Amino acid sequence: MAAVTWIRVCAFLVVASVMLQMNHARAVSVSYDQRALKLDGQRRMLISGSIHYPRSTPHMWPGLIAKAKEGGLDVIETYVFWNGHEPRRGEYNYSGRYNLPKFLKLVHEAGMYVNLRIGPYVCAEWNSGGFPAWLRFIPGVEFRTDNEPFKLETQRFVEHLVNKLKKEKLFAEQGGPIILAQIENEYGNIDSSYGEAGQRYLNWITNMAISTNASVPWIMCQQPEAPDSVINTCNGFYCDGFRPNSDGKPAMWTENWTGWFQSWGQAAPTRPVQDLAFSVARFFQKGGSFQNYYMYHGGTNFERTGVESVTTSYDYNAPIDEYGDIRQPKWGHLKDLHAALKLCEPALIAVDTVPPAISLGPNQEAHMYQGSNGTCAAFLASWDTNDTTVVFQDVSYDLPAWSVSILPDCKSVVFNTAKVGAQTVTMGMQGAVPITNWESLNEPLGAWGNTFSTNALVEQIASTKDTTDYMWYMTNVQVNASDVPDNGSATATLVMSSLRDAAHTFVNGIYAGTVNANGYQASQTISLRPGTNNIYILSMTMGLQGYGPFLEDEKAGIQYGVRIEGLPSGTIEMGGNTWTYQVGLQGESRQLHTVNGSYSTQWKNVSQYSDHNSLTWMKTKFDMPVGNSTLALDLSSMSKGQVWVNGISLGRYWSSFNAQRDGCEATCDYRGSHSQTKCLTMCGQPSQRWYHLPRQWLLPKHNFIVLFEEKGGNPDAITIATRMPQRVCSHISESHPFPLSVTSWTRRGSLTSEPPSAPLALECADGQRISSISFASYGTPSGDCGGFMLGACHANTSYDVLSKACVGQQKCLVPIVNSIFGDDPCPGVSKTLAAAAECGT
Ligand SMILES: *[C@@H]1O[C@H](CO)[C@@H](O)[C@H](O)[C@H]1NC(C)=O
Ligand SMILES: *[C@@H]1O[C@H](CO)[C@@H](O)[C@H](O)[C@H]1NC(C)=O
Ligand SMILES: *[C@@H]1O[C@H](CO)[C@@H](O)[C@H](O)[C@H]1NC(C)=O
Ligand SMILES: *[C@@H]1O[C@H](CO)[C@@H](O)[C@H](O)[C@H]1NC(C)=O
Ligand SMILES: *[C@@H]1O[C@H](CO)[C@@H](O)[C@H](O)[C@H]1NC(C)=O
Ligand SMILES: *[C@@H]1O[C@H](CO)[C@@H](O)[C@H](O)[C@H]1NC(C)=O
Ligand SMILES: *[C@@H]1O[C@H](CO)[C@@H](O)[C@H](O)[C@H]1NC(C)=O
Ligand SMILES: *[C@@H]1O[C@H](CO)[C@@H](O)[C@H](O)[C@H]1NC(C)=O
Ligand SMILES: *[C@@H]1O[C@H](CO)[C@@H](O)[C@H](O)[C@H]1NC(C)=O
Ligand SMILES: *[C@@H]1O[C@H](CO)[C@@H](O)[C@H](O)[C@H]1NC(C)=O
Ligand SMILES: CC(=O)N[C@H]1CO[C@H](CO)[C@@H](O)[C@@H]1O
Repeated sequence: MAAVTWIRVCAFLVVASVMLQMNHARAVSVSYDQRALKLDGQRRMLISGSIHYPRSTPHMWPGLIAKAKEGGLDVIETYVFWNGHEPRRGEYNYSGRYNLPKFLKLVHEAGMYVNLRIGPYVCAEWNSGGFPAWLRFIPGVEFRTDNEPFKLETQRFVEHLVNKLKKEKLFAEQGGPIILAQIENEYGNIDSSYGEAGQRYLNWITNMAISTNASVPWIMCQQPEAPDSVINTCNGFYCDGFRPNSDGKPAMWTENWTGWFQSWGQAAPTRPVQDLAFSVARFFQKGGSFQNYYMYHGGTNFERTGVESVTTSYDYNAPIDEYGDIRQPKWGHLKDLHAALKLCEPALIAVDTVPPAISLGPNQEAHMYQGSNGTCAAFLASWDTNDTTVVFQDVSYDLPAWSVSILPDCKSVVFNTAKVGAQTVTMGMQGAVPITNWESLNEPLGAWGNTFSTNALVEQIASTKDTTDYMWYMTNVQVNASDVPDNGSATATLVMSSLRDAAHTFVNGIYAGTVNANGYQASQTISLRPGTNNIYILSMTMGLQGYGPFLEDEKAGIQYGVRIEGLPSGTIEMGGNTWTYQVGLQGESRQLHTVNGSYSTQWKNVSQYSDHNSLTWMKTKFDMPVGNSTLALDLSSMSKGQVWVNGISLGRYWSSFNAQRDGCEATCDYRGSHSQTKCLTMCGQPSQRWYHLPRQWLLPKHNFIVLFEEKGGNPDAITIATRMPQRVCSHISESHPFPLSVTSWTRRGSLTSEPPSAPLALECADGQRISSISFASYGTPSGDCGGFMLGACHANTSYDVLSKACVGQQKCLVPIVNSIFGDDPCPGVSKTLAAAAECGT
């Protein structure tokens, strides 16, 4: 199939008249051929980034979108979150963080396009993969297969959504920003579980999507079996080997992982920008035409929106950090990459087929895109782990290890993926403001309201309907006096043969401990007395599953048996006991997280509570720190629970759960294939200590904060930190290509044949000044921002030159030329300039 045009010319003309008043309301026709997407008939190389609207606040959206635009993106990609939009069947929510039309309009106003990944199954590390809780209780429903009840609900939602967005004129044909839409998501990973029915479902959902008349091309990611009427796209750390399943479709990459998500108890994954840039450059080099960063801004799993066991932070090590601040050098280096790719775009779109690779060595190759009209762009790649020199078109080029050089005129290198010109910024958590005067209230252990009893263990989600994380499992057990030593208590093990996701155990009203498991066995040491012992287990889901087949059958809580092991007389099986269940917490039913709800009962000053290891509600008020910088709540003095501010949930916290001690490397080598276990950081530290506190949710004074703390801690040590750049560093070689880099104020407009080398640039935030230079060396310094070291060659004027140029300034530029440093410190040696500066106010 050749080019498919999705818009008729007349539709274009009708909307074109409106365009005279509103530039961005111009209709854009979207089609594609084997090389690329075409906008108004013109092939485009498009760079896209994922920003999930409910993972930030509407107040943050314009800033995030502006940073994406400035970072060189053309397209914003987002999933649609069905369970956010339809929390109760037939009751839709498009307000607050779920105001999708508003988000899309902001993208449009920025002059950018949208890839709308409707799903409605989206995975996304989002609760239940986006399926509403009520969907699993529809009789006979089976998700993501040829099942009538499921298809009915899916079609109803997809049509409702498309119609709503059509009414708001948000599709490209209508002058809106949406140029692509996605149906289903990564179905290729699970379709084998559904056999024939899976293939029928795939055809059905494709036809259903197309028949909504959204008039944009539809894509399916990770689905090699995608029908011909949709474009199959690639997700992964690398996609340069990817080709779509038919000749008429362009190579598109919908998920290029900028980092990875984090789970409670795990170290923080990072992906070095040199490797990320390498993967993107390789993709375009080998014929890619559309690539998306997953995530460009990861954000926060506010409320209870995260998938099973992921942290509340969904930072993803993305170019824009969780708080909405740019992450340097990732953001800046990719911006430079995008500028270089844009210079290549005329040549890339001028060819109909991808040129063959030109070998430059055993691990080196070039691709040369030559249009018939004289345009030419080349990519030189090396996947060697050592630096090499190659000859291309009779010219010699240094090619650093694991890198791609971009030559938009087939001659001059304007960018190399391994040479980072952008500065590194270390964000400081400064000005910690303590939150004090806490009052507390104990959550009752066990029953507080309507309970039910059975002689069996019950699955948790069927009872909670996911309206709460919590459910009490209560029973009692008789212990024979002969099992108890003279001192009065017997130590034994309470074994839950399956548990999801975590549980606090109480025996005779005393906290015994906390366990967690992903559906497997969990064991807790307990102490028993002779006679009757009350066993109370507070079982918790920490988000529902979001990945895999048969999600409607998901089970949580304790279902496969509970027993006590380790008593002299043997094991006591308790699965068949009489169990009493209490859904949720009393504090939840009283809405203690709201000001009004908190009036429903008497609280006590925290100083009167030294009572750790009990379930405690805590509340107080605090004033917002002045300024505009982003805010983080430091919960390192607390253990586990949930936190609300002014009645809005900031999410779950589990700051007492440390990451594994091992697996973090001292330095992260960007060379070689990346995986989600490479370049881990924060081993042995809390997997999440800081929690995003959006300013938009705060008042200047008397903000109402509530914690439900499950294990104890010291609330008086909770603080609010103001996030500001603390240290900025840069390390640039005298041969650094083309000063696209760092910030727009050094940006050059056009390509010249012999670009001078880039200056070193350091920049603190608006309102800050460079207070001192902590390292400076022109010569052969090594190391990075964490610790630079002098090399054999060093100009002793380096510190003075940098101090003079930078201290007291918000930003400074230092050219990398000998004369500035007095003299050439080591003639004939290739030199670099490295500097670290402290930012202050
Ligand atoms: C819609 O979602 C937002 C964000 O969770 C929430 O604040 C608001 O109350 C919801 N509105 C309705 C009508 O459910
Ligand atoms: C799509 O357009 C066709 C043809 O105009 C029409 O028959 C069909 O009802 C439309 N479908 C929807 C969901 O609007
Ligand atoms: C060559 O063709 C490309 C793609 O059609 C176009 O963008 C570019 O401007 C043309 N360049 C010249 C020098 O004509
Ligand atoms: C790469 O460089 C290292 C260190 O300089 C050297 O030991 C190794 O042999 C080189 N590898 C290759 C394949 O040249
Ligand atoms: C308690 O243990 C004693 C001694 O082993 C035994 O004789 C008795 O039957 C046990 N009682 C119960 C209720 O299991
Ligand atoms: C009772 O004695 C056992 C065995 O000596 C010991 O392990 C346990 O800690 C003691 N319990 C108490 C409550 O003293
Ligand atoms: C809180 O209670 C007051 C007095 O009863 C009432 O006027 C107000 O609407 C309530 N606020 C909320 C958010 O429910
Ligand atoms: C709690 O502390 C505040 C301030 O120290 C004091 O005014 C108040 O009376 C105390 N409340 C109780 C219930 O002790
Ligand atoms: C905060 O931002 C506003 C608007 O951008 C600006 O007018 C104000 O000066 C800033 N305040 C501080 C303390 O930086
Ligand atoms: C730097 O080195 C030169 C040559 O060795 C010497 O003359 C000069 O005094 C040194 N300057 C400083 C500031 O140390
Ligand atoms: C979930 C998923 O799509 N995983 C794939 C990501 O990409 C890597 C490398 O391309 C594949 O190995 C995974 O299967």
